[in-house]
Amino acid sequence: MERDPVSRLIVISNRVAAPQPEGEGGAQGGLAVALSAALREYRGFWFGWSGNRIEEFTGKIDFQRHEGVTSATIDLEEQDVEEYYNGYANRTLWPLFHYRIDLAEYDRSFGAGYERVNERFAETVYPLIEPEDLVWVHDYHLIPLGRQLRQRGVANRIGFFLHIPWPPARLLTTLPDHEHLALSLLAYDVIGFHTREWLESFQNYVERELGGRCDPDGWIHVGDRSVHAAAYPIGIDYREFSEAAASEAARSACERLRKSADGRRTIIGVDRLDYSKGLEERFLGYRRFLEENAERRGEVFLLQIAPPSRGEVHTYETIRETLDELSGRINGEFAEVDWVPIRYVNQGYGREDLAGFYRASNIALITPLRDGMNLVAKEYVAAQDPDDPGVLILSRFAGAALQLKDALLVNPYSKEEISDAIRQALAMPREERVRRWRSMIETVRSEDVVWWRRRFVAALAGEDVEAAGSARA
Ligand code: GDG
Repeated sequence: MERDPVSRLIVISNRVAAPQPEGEGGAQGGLAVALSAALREYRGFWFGWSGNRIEEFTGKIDFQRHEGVTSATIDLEEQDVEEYYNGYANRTLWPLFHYRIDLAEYDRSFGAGYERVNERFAETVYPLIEPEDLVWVHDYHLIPLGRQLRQRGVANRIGFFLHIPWPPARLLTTLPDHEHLALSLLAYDVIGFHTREWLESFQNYVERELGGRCDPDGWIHVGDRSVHAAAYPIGIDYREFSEAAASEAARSACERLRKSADGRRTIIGVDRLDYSKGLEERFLGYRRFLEENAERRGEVFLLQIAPPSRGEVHTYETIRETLDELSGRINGEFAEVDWVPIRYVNQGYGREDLAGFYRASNIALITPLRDGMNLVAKEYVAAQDPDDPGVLILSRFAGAALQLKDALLVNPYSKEEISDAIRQALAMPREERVRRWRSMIETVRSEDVVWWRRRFVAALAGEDVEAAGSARA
């Protein structure tokens, strides 16, 4: 049910969605795609870093309006970007929250830069906040922002949504000053996670490490603070994506891929080039399939689209080198004069092209080692032909697995499970494909990005969340 919002919504995240040049893809993340849709329905604005670096921080805000969304951005200093973004956010929290303590770097200067940039965000945005505004802060870059705003006297309702997993307490305690970080969350009124699993990890941490109490109704109490925490699984912008999938550009992308497949079956993967996405393990699982099913070689190929991401962080250079080497090795080992087993593509595509590629593919192989949700899985389902849909192979460790139970769920660490799932998908009769797809599309359609935003904003506004729809994840 649509109604005019009485409050403005202020969305704050590290970056705001950049207008994408016509026909160009780029690795616009799931967060950006989802929030543009949410903001179009509210007055208010989206605040974040412009992506620019300047010599000395000025706090100057650049306002722009694009496709119904007002953005307000600030520039940061080189040292800010190094310590806050490349440092604490992407070298400390991202690996740790994806269970990779082996890759997490703990460096005091990162922590200091993280606090400093959060202060800069707070200092510049707080004069723009009016008394009735709802403030919605996003993701691991900005955990301390709520506390920073409260310190400046902001008494508004402030919510926080985490787009990545919340790690188990035993892992989180490897972070120096973890209590300080977690206690910052208590400055918010509402905290959202994608799934019950991440929520439970948070509740468990609060009880074990902060001596707090978690009530079954979602209230968390620590000292004299009480905050509401719940699971709000994000969905795709189903309407926008269906339109993209029905476009002429999508049709011709679909045709282009089908033509080049030349009767072979296509397995597709689409991921930012990130170690959390399980690409190395995926290639090895596919290699195992080729090894164990010699008679099927030549009948299939894997199209892996992986636009580079976070290139200034060393671990991302390493994963890129690993994948260059591994895809080359597998291709060298198995290719024939007229067949290459892996098409490994490092460029990004437009959303319409992507929709066409999904539709042309018989299987999607989406096997992150850990993922807050994973929107690609939902996009693949949304792009299928209802009469002849493809098969989704999905990691059980993606948040999306809790909603898409009719995918073939695999353990992404197991080469054998990936290989078996590919074989099962290739042999799956049409009726079974249709049955599984129908159940998945129902969820993808009804639990879309609008549903997600309404549930979160209802909670933030102090309304009845359940009236806005209940969650399965
Ligand atoms: C984070 C969390 C959570 C990818 N390649 C191209 C392209 N993409 C788009 C996909 C999809 C988005 O990027 C990726 O979203 P994911 O959800 O799969 O993953 P993250 O970027 O890691 O997002 C994740 C999400 O936030 C939302 O909360 O689901 O768990 O990690 O929309 O289509 N888009 C275009 N060209 C590409 O080549 N146009």
